Amino acid sequence: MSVLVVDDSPDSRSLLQALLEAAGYAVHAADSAHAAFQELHVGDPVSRGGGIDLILMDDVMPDLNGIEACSLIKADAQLKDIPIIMITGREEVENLQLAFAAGAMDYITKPPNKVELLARVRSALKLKHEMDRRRAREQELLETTRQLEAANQTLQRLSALDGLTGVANRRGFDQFFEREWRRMLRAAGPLSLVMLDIDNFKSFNDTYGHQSGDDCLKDVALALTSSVNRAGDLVARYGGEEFSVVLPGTDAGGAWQVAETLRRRVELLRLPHCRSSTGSYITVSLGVATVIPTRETSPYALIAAADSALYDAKRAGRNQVCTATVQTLTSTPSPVPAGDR
Ligand code: GH3
Ligand code: MG
Ligand code: MG
Repeated sequence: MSVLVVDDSPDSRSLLQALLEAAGYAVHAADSAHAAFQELHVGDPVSRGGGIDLILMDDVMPDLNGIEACSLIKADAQLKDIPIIMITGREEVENLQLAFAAGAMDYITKPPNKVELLARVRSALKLKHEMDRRRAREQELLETTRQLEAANQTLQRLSALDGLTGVANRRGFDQFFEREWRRMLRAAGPLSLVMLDIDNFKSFNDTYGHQSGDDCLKDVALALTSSVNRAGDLVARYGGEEFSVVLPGTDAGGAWQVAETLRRRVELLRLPHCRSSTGSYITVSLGVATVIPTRETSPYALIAAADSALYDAKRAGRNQVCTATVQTLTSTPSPVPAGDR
C-alpha cells in the first residue's frame, strides 16, 4: 500500500515517513501541495493518481494550504476516491471543520502518536479497499448489464428473422407493418403492400423433394430482396411459401411496378418446375393493395385486400400481378391467421 505524506516541515515529514515505512508501507513524500500533485501524476491521464492509496496532508502549508489541496483532490473525478487524513497542530483544531467540509475523512494531531497513526492509516486503507471492491463489483455489474442488453438486442433481431431465408419473419412483418402504418397515418402518405405466393409449390415439393423446396424458397427470397431498392421497404416471409413486401410512401402505380419487377425477377431465376401450370419454371402470383391510412381504416383491411388481390391473380391463371379494388379497402375484416391462408 502506498501512502503520500504531504508536509512542509521536514521533521514532521521524515517522522511520519519513518513510522509508516517501519510498518511496511511504501511512502511517497511531498513538501508542498504542488509537489503532492506531481506525485499524484495529475498531468498524466493514464497514470493519474500515481498508485497512491492514502494521503496524509498537513493542513497549514505556504502557497496552497492542505485544506485547499484537499478540496482540489476531491473535486477531481479520478482522484476523489483517495482517502485523505489531515495532519493538524493541536492549536489548529478549529481548522478541522473546514478540512472535513473539504472532504478529509479523518485527522491526526502533531506530533503523531505511533499507535494512533497506524490505527487510523489502517482503517482508512481498509475503507478504501472496501470501496474499491464495491466499485469493481459495480463495474462488473454494469458490464454484465451491457452484455445482456447487447445479447437481448441480438435476440430481438433474430426473433424477427426467418431462419430459412434470412428475411423478416411474420413477427418482423407485424412489427414493421404496424409501425409504418402509424407513420403513414401521421404523414397522410400512401402505404402499399404486396402479397406474393409461389405457384404450384406443392407439386414442386412433391417432384423435387422438400430440400429443393427449401432451396427454392431461399432463391425466391433473395430475388425479392435484391429487387426492392428503397431502404424503407421490407421483404418478409409471411408464412409457408407466401411472402409480403411492405412499401411505405409508395402509391398504387409504384407498387404495381415493384410487384411486376418481383414477378419478372422470380421468373428470370429459371428454377425448373416441370409440373407447373404456368410453364417450365417457378413463378409467383402477386396481389397489390395501397391505402392512405386514416383512423377509419384498419391495417388488417390492407392485408386482406392484398391477399384477396393475390387470389384474383391465382384465379386468373397465376404468374401475374393483380391490384385490389378500392371497395375491398373500405371493409375492415378481422385478422386472419397466417396458417389459414
Ligand atoms: P398455388 O399455386 O395455388 O399457390 O398452389 P401451391 O401448390 O403453391 O399451394 P398450396 O398451398 O397447395 O401448397 C403450398 C406448399 O408449400 C405446401 C407446402 O408443403 C409448401 N411449403 C410451405 N412451407 C414450406 C417450406 O418451408 N419448405 C418447403 N419445402 N415447402 C413448404
Ligand atoms: Mg402457392
Ligand atoms: Mg400458399
